[in-house]
Amino acid sequence: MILYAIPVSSYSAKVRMQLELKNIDYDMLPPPGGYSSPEYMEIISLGTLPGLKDGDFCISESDVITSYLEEKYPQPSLMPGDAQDHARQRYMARYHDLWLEPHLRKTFAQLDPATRDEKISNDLLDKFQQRIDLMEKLIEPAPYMCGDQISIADLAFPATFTLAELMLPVFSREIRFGPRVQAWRETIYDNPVVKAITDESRQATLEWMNGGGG
Ligand SMILES: N[C@@H](CCC(=O)N[C@@H](CS)C(=O)NCC(=O)O)C(=O)O
Repeated sequence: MILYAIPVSSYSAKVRMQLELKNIDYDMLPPPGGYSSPEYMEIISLGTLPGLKDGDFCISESDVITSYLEEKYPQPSLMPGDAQDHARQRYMARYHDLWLEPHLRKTFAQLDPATRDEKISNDLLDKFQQRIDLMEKLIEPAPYMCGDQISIADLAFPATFTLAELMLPVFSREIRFGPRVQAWRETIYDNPVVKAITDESRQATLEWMNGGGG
């Protein structure tokens, strides 16, 4: 199985954590020719990372890859519990992908102070912070995001929060976490797989930012 991914890609970090927590054998390769290159789009039509190639089967969208891997390799499960537990886990995974992370991603174009639009960047970062604040109502860490076992809900946020911690000072801002999110962060970074991949992502992000963030 091949995962097309690079350490700086936060959506890839989520799938890498899942593969490693489930002890699935995989090779991680950068996309041939880079993001959206014709070579890579021959394999992964959208040209985004992560992309999964399992034999002849190729698929992208981290959420879809996550579901595919849970179905194909149910044990150890990262979707423990019953139908309502699964819905809560999927809800938090989608919350990250659709409602939280995109505000941060849109600020990539605003990193350079010379070309920055202050209103656009402030609006995006305000919304990003509001979504973090809302998590205080959405989660009740026990101690993981959706219960006493790690699940797919836990995997997307660590790399995004790390990215935010590195990026926000560029905008003279700091990310703020309420007590529930902070308690969850302390639990999740204790997991050695999550910690190793998040640390690698932090290092790659620093290098990316030092190179101008392009
Ligand atoms: N919804 C997608 C988002 C993936 C995404 O934005 N990946 C970034 C890297 S972290 C990417 O491929 N960017 C290049 C592009 O959008 O062309 C997913 O969940 O996989």
